[in-house]
Amino acid sequence: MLIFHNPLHARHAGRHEMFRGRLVPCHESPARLDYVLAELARRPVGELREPSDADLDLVRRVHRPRYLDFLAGAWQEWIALDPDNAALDILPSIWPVRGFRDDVLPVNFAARVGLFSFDTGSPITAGTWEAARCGAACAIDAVRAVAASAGPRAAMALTRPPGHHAGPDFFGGYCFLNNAAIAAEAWRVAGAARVAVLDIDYHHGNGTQTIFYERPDVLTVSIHGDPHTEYPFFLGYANEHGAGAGEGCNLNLPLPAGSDFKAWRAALAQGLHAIERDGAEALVVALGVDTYEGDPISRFTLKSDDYLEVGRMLAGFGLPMVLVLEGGYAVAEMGVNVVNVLDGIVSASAA
Ligand code: OKP
Ligand code: ZN
Repeated sequence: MLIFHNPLHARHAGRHEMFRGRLVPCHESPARLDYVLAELARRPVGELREPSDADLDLVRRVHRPRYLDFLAGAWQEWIALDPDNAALDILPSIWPVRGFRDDVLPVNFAARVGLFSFDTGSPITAGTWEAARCGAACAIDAVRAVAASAGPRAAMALTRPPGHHAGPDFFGGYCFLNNAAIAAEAWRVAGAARVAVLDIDYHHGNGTQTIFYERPDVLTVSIHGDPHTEYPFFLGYANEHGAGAGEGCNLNLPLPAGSDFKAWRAALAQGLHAIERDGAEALVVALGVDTYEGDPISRFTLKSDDYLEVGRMLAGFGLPMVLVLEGGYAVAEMGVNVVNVLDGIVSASAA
């Protein structure tokens, strides 16, 4: 298995997220990826590669230019307001909710931070754009490797920040560029007629769903904590099936908080069955390991060994596959859990 990792990931290093009226340390930290790389050094289930530069034309097929321009320049604007801002993260303070206009582009910086975001947990820092752009490059290169005729059957984009909450022109949920959506788009451009995105992070992939909601060529499937009680709360319900030309091309499989591997595995089987019926030629897996029992912000109870079985089920499905790293906040256990998925894939493929 080829593993494209993001050498610039640590340039995105948020200090604080807002939680119950306080600024608390960010859950989404550089250490997360360092633990995965350390476990890969112990158990080399794949070959590590650095990506080339991101193809921004491809990124622009997923994200709006006004949003990309904002992300690329946000830090310079922030320190131009006050040089002392260099020691602080950018967080939003105002949003255009119902009744406001979201088609205007205010000059005021704080107004634009709010226009392009949906929570107070996703700080923009000095290197957020560079880290996110290099992460998108990992996703693109992983697809190009697998889509090549003599390529491997599976590859991984090992990157942070994650991506599945980021939409056409918004960030949130620790996500800025939607790497899984960019991977799906890269696969369409590389010639796959139909692509499926299977999101197995604990949280609903609202950004990915929104990006493809009216498109018939990309099936989006997400297994996640029921949004009645779990983040992101305002999307991810079972009655969201897609719209317009994309009607029938979105499947949400919410499970109650507290669900165990038995229930989760049945949902995975159901999701894979839907992808099979859809006729997708390629699979993008948005892989979060925050389904782990020890995750500090999530409430499923998967155990580390269960991730070996997850990998075997994915490999057994047989489609060419690119995995993209999403969440997982039990930082010290995260390496074992991610590498277990890859180990499960590699051992099932060799068998
Ligand atoms: C990102 B991904 C915890 C609040 C949770 C946001 C969660 C984002 C999850 N105090 N806030 O899907 O893993
Ligand atoms: Zn998550």
